[in-house]
Amino acid sequence: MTTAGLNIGITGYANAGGSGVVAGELGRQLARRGHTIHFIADAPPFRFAHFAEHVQYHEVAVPDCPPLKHPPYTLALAARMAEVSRQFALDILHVHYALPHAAAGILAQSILDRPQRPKLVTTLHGTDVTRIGSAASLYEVTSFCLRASNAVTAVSHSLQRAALDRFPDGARIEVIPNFVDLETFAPARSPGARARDAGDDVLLAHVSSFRSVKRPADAVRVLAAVNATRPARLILIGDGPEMPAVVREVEQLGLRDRVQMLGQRLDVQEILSGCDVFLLPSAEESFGLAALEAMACGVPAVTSDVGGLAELIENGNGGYRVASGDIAAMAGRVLDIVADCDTLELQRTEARRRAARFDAQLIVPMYEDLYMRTLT
Ligand code: GMT
Repeated sequence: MTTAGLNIGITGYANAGGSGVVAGELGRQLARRGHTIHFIADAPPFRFAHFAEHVQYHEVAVPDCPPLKHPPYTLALAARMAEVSRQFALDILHVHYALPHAAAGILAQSILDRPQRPKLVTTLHGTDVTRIGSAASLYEVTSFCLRASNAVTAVSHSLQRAALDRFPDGARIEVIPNFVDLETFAPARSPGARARDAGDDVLLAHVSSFRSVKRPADAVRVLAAVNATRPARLILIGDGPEMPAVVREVEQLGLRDRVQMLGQRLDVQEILSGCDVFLLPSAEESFGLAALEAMACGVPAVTSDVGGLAELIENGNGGYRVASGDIAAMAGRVLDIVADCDTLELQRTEARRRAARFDAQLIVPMYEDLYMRTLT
């Protein structure tokens, strides 16, 4: 068997969360490298607006059955995984975010006769093991999923440690870090990419799923602190449950004309390219893909010092990490980065250089290698 030409099923959350983005981008990269990709999910992956060769999408239809209190998504997914595996002779089923995807994969394997069974690779992304999977009601099933997968990966060493702490009898967990396509996420070619009206103001950006774990209101507080010293603006990309709290913070701090809320965007790289500093004030972050994408665009990142961010950001070289919730420290680091043109330019160059360590061309072959080891 050669590395090229595998039939790979990929399941993830199709929404804009980081694990869904990784699942979609991995599929795109693997298809470019000659594999055939079958996305099996309830919606096509986020950022897949255009046709891509060697990529198919198999929708999971969840029946609406009045006697059932909860829609049986996991079961419908398992059935679809089994069908697609049989029909397209899948070699690998690669699921992103352990629950419920790994459980569905294990059930799909059991449905199939042994020769038809694809190997199951489970990639852990963070809250799937640190929060949801560790909840008392789900612990047993998560633990089983880790043991029963043919291979398990984590997106950072920090997450690998967190998973092994919680699931010490879990399978061997390998680290394959997240990656970025350096051609798509690249510094702006023209200053036109800079947000209109920003002028010489310090332009900050925050991209997230606006869940409480992201502490997005802190980005607004950092804006206020920076703006007290130098005129500044903040661009917010994404949406989620914390958005009303963010809007309240903007109003209370009198920053309505300083904040632009853009919602979900497909052109995030173009917007990021025109910004000066990216903010990621999360309480927890297994990797921090949004910061990596910003850095690849040449935007230094100021983040909280949590989880896997230490593996991405080296203080002073294209970004800084500060204690989560320390608004003054975050604002101080922003002001350090934009202190003068030379410093900003140096930090921009360093950010791109650091991001290059996570080039898709370097990381995706690690998955191919894992697939081959799992198959032999
Ligand atoms: O936190 C999110 O925005 C979503 C979440 C997910 O699983 O969709 O993100 C996690 O996975 C990303 C991709 O691997 C990582 O970059 C994020 O750090 C991680 N989020 C957390 O750990 C809180």
